[in-house]
Amino acid sequence: MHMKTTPQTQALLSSTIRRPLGSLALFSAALFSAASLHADVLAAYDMQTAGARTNASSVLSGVTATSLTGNNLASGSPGSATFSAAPSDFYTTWAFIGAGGSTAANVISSGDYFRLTLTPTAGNSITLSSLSFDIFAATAGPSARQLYLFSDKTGFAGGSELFTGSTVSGSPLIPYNTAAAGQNYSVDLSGYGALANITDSVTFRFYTQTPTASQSLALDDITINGIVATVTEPSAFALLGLSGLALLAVSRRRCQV
Ligand SMILES: [Ca+2]
Ligand SMILES: [Ca+2]
Repeated sequence: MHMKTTPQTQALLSSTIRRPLGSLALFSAALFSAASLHADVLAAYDMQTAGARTNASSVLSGVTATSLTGNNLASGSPGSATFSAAPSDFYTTWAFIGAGGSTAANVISSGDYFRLTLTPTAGNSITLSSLSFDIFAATAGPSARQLYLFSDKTGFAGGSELFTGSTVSGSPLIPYNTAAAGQNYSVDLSGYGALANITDSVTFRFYTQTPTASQSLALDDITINGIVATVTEPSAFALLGLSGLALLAVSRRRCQV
């Protein structure tokens, strides 16, 4: 049967057209919220492999991760520490030059840190949700040792630290060599816009301050959590536009039969 093109059928046509597009928008919104609900381990450093303890022990598909490398470290660093609990849990120790005051600005000018860089592979982006690690002060105190976490995306400057820990005061407190294992911390990164939808790379620096040279901190199980997403290219938008037009054409044809 044929439908006459009256104002009523025009209204019917446009509502028929709007409905699939509205559903598509809802579907996309559902996809995005599903993706943001779960996070994967993008990269982890478990320090368990002799001779290569500073290499990433796992890296998610769609991401590359560098080894951990130091800057301005005391000679012989990085080293290794072993906890005797079976199975042995290996840590990497970082011995720092130290001195120069204990504020974030002080440690940045001292330049004592180790770093890691995550890079999404071509066509992907990464959004970070958290970074966790175990930390341990290998030599009995008391001596003030601080750890500060920074990223290049959020800036290397006093006030931009993502985490601050100390062996002597404040919270959180880094434990001395009295426990069977290190203290685990998880740093929430989900509130930083600069750590979302990264298409180039992100570098984390673990700065430390120690009162004298060669005092160390041991770290283990550095784990970066987040999601990998496919970057939507302009050509994909164009394709979506074309399929939308095709959908329109089909809707029109069906209505006219
Ligand atoms: Ca370990
Ligand atoms: Ca561990």
